[in-house]
Amino acid sequence: MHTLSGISFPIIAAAVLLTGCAKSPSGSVVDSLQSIVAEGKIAYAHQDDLVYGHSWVVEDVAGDPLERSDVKSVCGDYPFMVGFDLGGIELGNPANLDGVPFDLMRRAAITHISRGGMVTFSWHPRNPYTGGDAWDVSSDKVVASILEGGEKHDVFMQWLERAGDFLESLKDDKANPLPVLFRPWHENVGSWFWWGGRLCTPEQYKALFALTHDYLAVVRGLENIAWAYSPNSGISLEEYMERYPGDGIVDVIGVDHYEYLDPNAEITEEKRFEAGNAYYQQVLRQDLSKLQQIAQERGKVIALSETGLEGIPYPTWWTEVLLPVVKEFPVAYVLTWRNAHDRAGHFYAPFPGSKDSEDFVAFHDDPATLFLGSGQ
Ligand code: BMA
Repeated sequence: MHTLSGISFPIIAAAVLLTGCAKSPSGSVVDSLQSIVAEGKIAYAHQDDLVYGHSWVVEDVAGDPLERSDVKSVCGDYPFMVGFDLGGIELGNPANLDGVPFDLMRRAAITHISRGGMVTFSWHPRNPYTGGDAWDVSSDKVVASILEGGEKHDVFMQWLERAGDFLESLKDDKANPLPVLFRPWHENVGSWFWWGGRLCTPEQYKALFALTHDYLAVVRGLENIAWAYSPNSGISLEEYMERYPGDGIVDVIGVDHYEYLDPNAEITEEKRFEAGNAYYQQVLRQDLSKLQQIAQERGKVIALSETGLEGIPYPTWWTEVLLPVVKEFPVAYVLTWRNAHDRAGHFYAPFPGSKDSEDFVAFHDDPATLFLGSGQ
């Protein structure tokens, strides 16, 4: 069995045994991920799964039962984990950068955890120095400006406070804080975000991560949060570790790795897929073996924290391209990016009628993958 209903008892029992009473709640995220790996499973995760899909969006923020999911429509189960993005929370906006109201995001996260699933948050905050978005890399002074003593430090601390307010509001019906995984400052070796490799020194990057962790975990006391570090793919072990925030901060050793197809119209579709798939698998194998080595030495858990092939034009991508590689490693979860309702062709999971649907059902049915039973 691959669904939570099939393996929930051993996972929960193991988590309870490992967690005991004394550990902080963030331990429950880490312990659950470790239990998933110990069970020989890989949890499937999907960004924004419950709040919109390929051709729909939740509109009733307060009342929608949050039972719709492109993934569930195809395979019968929810993803085990759902990802959300906090971009926009820093400005006090009512909705995130992709139009997801934060009140809906909060309810979806709480609902998913109460069903037995896990939730992870990324954050694409605006550029606090230029006023641009997270992708504004026009200045290499941004990170320096928000660290202690910098001219934007106070502004940034207010941004952190707003993110902290949201994370702190994730509580169950008895007001207990809910355990979640936070994955800020990702893809940080490449230079497409203002916290990227050419935009700050390793020391500045680590100081940014430490400041974020110190504020949320220590000042705000949000012990319910586990932390993921997830650089972009295709980098060396040295590059990965050069900006590693430290064992005292990081719980999950992750990587973001996507497949891109050569747009060259001269080559046949067959060749395009062959080359794209092979390169994706080759780099993924290299990445995951690095992650495994780092995690083994440090007692951490590994994850493919973002992945996918936009539009999934290769119908057997799930079982032929992704699954064989991730199965070779102790990967706790694999997250595919959002099924945008607002950008044509920008989707990374199946939906009813998509050409990868049948293969996704086989991926779901594989004994190695873990989903969250929909109870239907
Ligand atoms: C990117 C795209 C954008 C989106 C951003 C944050 O990869 O999906 O459309 O705004 O992530 O979710």
